[in-house]
Amino acid sequence: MKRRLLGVALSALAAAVMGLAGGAAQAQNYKAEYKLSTVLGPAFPWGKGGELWAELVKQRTNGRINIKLYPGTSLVQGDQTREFTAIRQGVIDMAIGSTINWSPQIRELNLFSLPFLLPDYAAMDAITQGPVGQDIFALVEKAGVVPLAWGENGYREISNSKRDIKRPEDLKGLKIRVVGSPLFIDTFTALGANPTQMSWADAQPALASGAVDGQENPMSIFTAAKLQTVGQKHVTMWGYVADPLIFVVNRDVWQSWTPADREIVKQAAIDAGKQEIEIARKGLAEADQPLLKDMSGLGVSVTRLSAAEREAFVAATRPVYDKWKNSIGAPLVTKAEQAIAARRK
Ligand code: X2X
Repeated sequence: MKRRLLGVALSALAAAVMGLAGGAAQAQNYKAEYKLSTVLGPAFPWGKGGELWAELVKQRTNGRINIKLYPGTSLVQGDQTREFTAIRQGVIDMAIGSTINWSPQIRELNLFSLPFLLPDYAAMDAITQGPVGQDIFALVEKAGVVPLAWGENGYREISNSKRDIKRPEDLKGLKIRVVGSPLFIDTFTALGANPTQMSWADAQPALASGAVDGQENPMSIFTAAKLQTVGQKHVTMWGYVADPLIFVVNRDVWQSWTPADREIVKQAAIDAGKQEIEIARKGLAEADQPLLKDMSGLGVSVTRLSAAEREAFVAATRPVYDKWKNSIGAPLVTKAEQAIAARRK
């Protein structure tokens, strides 16, 4: 009996020693550079978040983990809806990605793109920081990628080169660039617009040439990309959709790191995500929204909707919401609706 116990103890010790040796061997096998994919570079909150993450990891691992930022989704030739597959396959080591761009692979990520689901920042936080956010992370994990933290792209406002948009009728016939899943095509079709799907890389020349009339993106992107210089003179603050960002790592890369380094990378993602969200909301979360004043100063006509005006857009897109609620999964959407209703304002 005693001998058997000793045997068990010895083999446990042996396993522990091998584990340690394995850890050391792995540490030597770290890549010289880990490729971090984002759509936007450091001139935007999104790319800034990537820079912060890389910097924090470098400091806290004493350079053991060296992350290089690849903005413009350049590792997939700018085709942002292929980014998630490339992370899963290991073409990309790490990414900070929008739920919109990964929704073709993970149907449930369409949740955030349900028209008018998220009335305000508190609603967004109630989802990402609560049990629904945990459900979403479990789905990302199941899809083969390790999720670590939330960031934010932001509330997506509609802009165009033709006219102020106050009513759904004002969208009629406008050619609007969208990206992501067919949910966006459905939403803009329901509003009488003419949506067309293209990457962000293709969107800017298409706006400049007038091939498309309008687009929808957060104001932080509008100003940093100077969309007023490609004819976008009319903006309506309708806040119909907000896309969070998710910090992730390829599973094999994750497993190649020691547990201590994994913890560092995760905590750095959480810290960078928090800062990134603050940057993304700057000028918009304050009551007087100074960013909008800046935009008016650039000759952009900024339309704010009254509650009744906004309601007309909600009503026009309600059938799309109902259809996609089922396709996303009614229980998950209901859970989100409840979390939003119970949010602290
Ligand atoms: O392409 C866009 O509109 C952008 C930059 O916001 C996303 O990647 C979702």
